[in-house]
Amino acid sequence: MTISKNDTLFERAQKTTPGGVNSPVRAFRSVGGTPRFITRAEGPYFWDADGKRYIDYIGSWGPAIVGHAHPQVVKAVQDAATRGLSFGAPTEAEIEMAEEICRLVPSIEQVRLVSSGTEATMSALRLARGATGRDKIVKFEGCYHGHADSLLVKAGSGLLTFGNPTSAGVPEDFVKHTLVLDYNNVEAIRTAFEEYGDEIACVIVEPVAGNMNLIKGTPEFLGALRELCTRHGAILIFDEVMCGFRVGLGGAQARYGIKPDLTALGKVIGGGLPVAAFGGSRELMSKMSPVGAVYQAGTLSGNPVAVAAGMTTLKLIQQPGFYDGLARSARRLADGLTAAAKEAGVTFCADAEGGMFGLYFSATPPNNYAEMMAGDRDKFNLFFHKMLDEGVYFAPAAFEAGFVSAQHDDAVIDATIAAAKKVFATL
Ligand code: HOZ
Repeated sequence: MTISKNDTLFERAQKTTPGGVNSPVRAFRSVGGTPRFITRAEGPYFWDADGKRYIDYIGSWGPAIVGHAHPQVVKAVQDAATRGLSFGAPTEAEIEMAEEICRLVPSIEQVRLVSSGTEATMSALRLARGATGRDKIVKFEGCYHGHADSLLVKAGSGLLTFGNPTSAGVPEDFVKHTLVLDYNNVEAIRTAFEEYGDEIACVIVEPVAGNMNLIKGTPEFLGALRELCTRHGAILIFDEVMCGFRVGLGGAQARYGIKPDLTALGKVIGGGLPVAAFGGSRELMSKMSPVGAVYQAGTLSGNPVAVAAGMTTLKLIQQPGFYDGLARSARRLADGLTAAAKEAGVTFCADAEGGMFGLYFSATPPNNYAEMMAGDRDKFNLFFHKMLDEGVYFAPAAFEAGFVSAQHDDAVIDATIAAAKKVFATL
């Protein structure tokens, strides 16, 4: 029997890196088995250490929206790299990127570039607290906003009890100001504002959630958040790290027609390199250092090579018909998989929003964290591994959204559906 290089690498990796990975979900703990070590990627595909090709549906967890190693993005990175890798001083390219983001995202007049989604949400939160002079924040069960201390929280024992840390190392004191409510529950958020209205600094939400599989915020829910924040002087933060420039140009806020006070961006705006951002009105952003009193900084913020990848990606996604094509592919995939499962008598459905999709081993798409958790995870895990054998790489956990790129054409989607037909028949 030949030994898989993935196995060898995984064994080796675990000696020097916790769990063998630099980000937990990559370790396949949720689905079991050996993570695939990737050697290269191109278009809609990537290849593992054994040379096996996969249709990739994580796209680096969102950034690879124009497909892997797009020639124009690669060229921009190469050109930028020859001019220097990092300066720690401002560049004109950063101004161009800020101008582009402000032009494309309806609620953003000023933006600060950072290097990761975690930094973006963490800084937005600090700004909200600094601007309001309040401490309490509201988040929703199942929404993930990066790993800042006050956001690693699960719901307390009652509706209005403050949260409990979800990670060791997070002091109770850090999360005692974080209230965790049910996603898509208008009643709960109304009650929270009735009780704590003048103490709440901000509400942070993924308007299209991508970290509890794909769950869409309902217009009623998002509208209520906007209305309550305005009424009580709280800041509404849309975490669009995942859904920004993914569900459509201008993100979920453009799609739903709701203007948050602050927006966190990441993933697509870096085109595969580390760029993230947070932004909002000029008035609010002027509270940031060096103009205002809210401190935030970063050696690699606005890095010239990363900005080159991001800017080129932002140009490519503005080509006519780009988002129609993306949404069509995601919808074709979701509908094709749902039909294949139905034919095989498997309880399954799928949904899509722009270039994001969700796979659910339940009769209907979930509306919140509890409904998502009620899906058949064992079946998902079986499906995941069998699809992997067929050369299709979905996210290695039932709690993650999937992503298509502009390179996932009909032939790629149809090949995926054909593989799924075979797999569903065995479940
Ligand atoms: N934050 C991602 C899951 N929602 C995982 C990122 C990664 O492993 O690259």
